[in-house]
Amino acid sequence: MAAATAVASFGCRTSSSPLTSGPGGRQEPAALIVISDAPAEFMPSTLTIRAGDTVEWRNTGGITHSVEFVGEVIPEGTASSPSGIMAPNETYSYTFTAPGTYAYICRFHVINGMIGKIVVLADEPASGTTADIR
Ligand SMILES: [Cu+2]
Repeated sequence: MAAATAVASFGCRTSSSPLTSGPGGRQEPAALIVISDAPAEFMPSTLTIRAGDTVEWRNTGGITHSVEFVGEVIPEGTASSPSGIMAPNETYSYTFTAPGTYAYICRFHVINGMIGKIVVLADEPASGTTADIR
């Protein structure tokens, strides 16, 4: 009778594959921000992600909104982008590559307080420090 269970556990090698490895194709947004009309707001209004994450805004309302970055530091490529204007049911996604805090507004409802913030943390290596111990 041969032992069917072969328990071969030499050390504990944690193979943590990075999240950012995808064979092309559509990238799953790391976070979704819902845009609504009543009240006109971004939900959540403050979002914390990691560098390399993609955020998707989705206009679930019945009127046009916008996502426009303001402030001292504007994410690369968004400054002169008209894609911030979003008709109902439209989505807009952006991949944040540089850490920082980014403020954005809806140009139509900023007077109503329609303001959002994205906090992008540095993409730290999540793997453990234990290499091979003999
Ligand atoms: Cu709006």
